[in-house]
Amino acid sequence: MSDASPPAPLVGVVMGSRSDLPTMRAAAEILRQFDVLFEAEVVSAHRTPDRLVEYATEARGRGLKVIIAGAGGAAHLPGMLAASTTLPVFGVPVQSRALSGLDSLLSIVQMPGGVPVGTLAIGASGAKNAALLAVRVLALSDEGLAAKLAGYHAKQTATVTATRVLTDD
Ligand code: RP5
Repeated sequence: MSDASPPAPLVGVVMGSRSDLPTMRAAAEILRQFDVLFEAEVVSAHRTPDRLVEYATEARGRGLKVIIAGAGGAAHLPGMLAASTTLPVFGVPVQSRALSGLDSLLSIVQMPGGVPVGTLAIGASGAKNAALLAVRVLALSDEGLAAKLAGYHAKQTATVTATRVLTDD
């Protein structure tokens, strides 16, 4: 039996509620596509504030490099995480029922100077791009990942240029 511990996740994907999962799946899909080890957990700024501080203060020591945090409504999770860790934090505004995510966006984006949160678009596109940003950060010190990113972009470009919007037949 081997006593080697499993490799530690590099990206922490956290969300304020299980109801955020349909949005945050878009981040998980990208991280899987790039074979980036990640963990996904519910951590609520309002319902589990002690857990939030514990998660943020232990994150760097556990080997995480980037945190992606999705929340909706009074979306204080990304900002409070950024207040409690020096890791890069990317915030994803989840589309809320009451205000379509504008509340989430403004809650996350309007951070005071000195406590940065990289704020993404509302919804699944934001979650997808948060993961792509995390991959870009990791690719700064990982040539293999940088090559995969280049391939991803080349494929995306080829897909767009190969698509005709109108045909004359
Ligand atoms: C936020 O409140 C969560 O991030 C979620 O987007 C929103 C609603 O949570 P639930 O009432 O669905 O658990 O904290």
